[in-house]
Amino acid sequence: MEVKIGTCTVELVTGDITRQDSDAIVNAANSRLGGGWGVDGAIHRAGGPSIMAETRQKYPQGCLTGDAVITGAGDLVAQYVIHTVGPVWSGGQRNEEEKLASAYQRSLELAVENGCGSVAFPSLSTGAYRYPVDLAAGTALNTVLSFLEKNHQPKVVRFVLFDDPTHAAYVAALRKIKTNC
Ligand code: AR6
Repeated sequence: MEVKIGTCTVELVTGDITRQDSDAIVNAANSRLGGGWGVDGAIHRAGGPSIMAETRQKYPQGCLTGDAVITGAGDLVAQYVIHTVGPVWSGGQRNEEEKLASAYQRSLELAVENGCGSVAFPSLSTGAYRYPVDLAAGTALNTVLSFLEKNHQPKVVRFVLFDDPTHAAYVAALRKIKTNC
């Protein structure tokens, strides 16, 4: 599924983010930027050790929840990896929605600052961090759509969703947003 926002396109696909040819792919990192499982593990495995070496050198202090940093992409097809830290879900009482929106927003800002015409996101926080996917999908899409309405770039934002239930949740959230527009 895809929607146009002015001259920009938002795409929802199923797949593996490490295989995307976007200018930047986004990593669902932790605040230590220390690597892990899920998307994080897959990106460091496929991209090779230069990504972690650059991360350690440039960002030894790590990255706060809701913020993002950028490195090269090693052996990946993409040019850049944007490492962002989504919130751990703890019932919705700890500003999780605001932090999740901020993770998308900061990633998009870095993509634009670095001249990326296309960026691919995974579904941040909905794996190990247990954010309910229906809620996360709405926040992710609302944040991306309002960013594109204001900034008119990046030209392509692709959500690369790993499994069918996650893809279905994003399709449902996008349909709901379009109906309410
Ligand atoms: N491509 C696209 N999506 C994927 C891939 C992939 N290769 N692999 C998994 N997913 P998660 P989080 C999906 O756990 O919840 C790490 O250990 C997955 O099915 O990667 O933000 C970090 O170091 C799910 O839908 O990220 C952190 O400690 C979504 O990506 C922590 O996990 C996010 O799952 C971050 O947890």
